[in-house]
Amino acid sequence: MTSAPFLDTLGLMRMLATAQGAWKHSLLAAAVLGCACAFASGASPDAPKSKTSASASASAFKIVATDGLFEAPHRLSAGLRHIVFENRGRQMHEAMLIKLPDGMTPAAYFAAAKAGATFPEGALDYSGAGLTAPGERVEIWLRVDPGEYMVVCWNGKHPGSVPQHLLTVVADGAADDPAPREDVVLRLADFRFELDRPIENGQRVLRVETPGPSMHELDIFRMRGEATLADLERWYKEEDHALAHAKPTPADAMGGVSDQHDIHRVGWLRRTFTPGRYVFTCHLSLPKADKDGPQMSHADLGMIREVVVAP
Ligand SMILES: [Cu+2]
Repeated sequence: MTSAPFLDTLGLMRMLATAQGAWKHSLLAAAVLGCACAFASGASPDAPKSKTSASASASAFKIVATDGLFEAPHRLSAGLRHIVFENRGRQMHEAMLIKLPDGMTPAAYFAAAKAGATFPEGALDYSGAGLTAPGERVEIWLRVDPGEYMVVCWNGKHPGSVPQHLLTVVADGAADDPAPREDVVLRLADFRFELDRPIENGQRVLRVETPGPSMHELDIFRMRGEATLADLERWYKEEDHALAHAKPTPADAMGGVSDQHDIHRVGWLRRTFTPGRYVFTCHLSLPKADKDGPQMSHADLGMIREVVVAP
């Protein structure tokens, strides 16, 4: 069995690995852009194809997190897919899709990560739903290609305590799920969040673009009371989020959009924004200049932004 200390280390390595990828992207933009194209079945940004109907979620692929496992089907059609993620546990969870190369099991993936692989060879991040507090629900749209995947929660020790959910994506000719019509465009730039207009009260769709060259992720927190960005960052860094949070917390995780290797792909997020203060963060880690030095994240470079939703 894997020990808890290993899992802590693994989670850190994972965050670091993704950030190292981002770092390489920053240094080798042209090469990375070429690489991204190599596995993109459709390298151009996905264009919204139709307006979302009220019944669209009836056919969505549903992933439910409890504190012990993911509940979801094990088969999904290739193409643009509407995914509903619900957290019915008492702990914070996320649901990221990782495409495994032929013959690689989740155990082999984590063994490669433990052995120091920056990215276990051939495995690709395919985005997913970001950190989501107990009782919260978020909808996302992402594109999947045929192959074998696992759904992973990277929160704290969960890569070990929450079993990976295996998922086969099949090319069965199913039509793409219609992309929702966006209310706002959010660009995950290096290293800031750019919104093209304010987010208004109500159910809203964010079209999430990554102009590059770095990979990024989005987590949305709804701030409680007078909590500040510093309170959020302190809580995020210092608390053990693998456990149920003792209330009150400075903020509640409202879902997000995980990183993906193919940054050309657009994602969509839909959730209800009630009036209040929200904070958008990207907590992908930066490589340490000194192994004993502090762990920095993209948030430390400016990827943290307060977003107010007016009444
Ligand atoms: Cu980032």
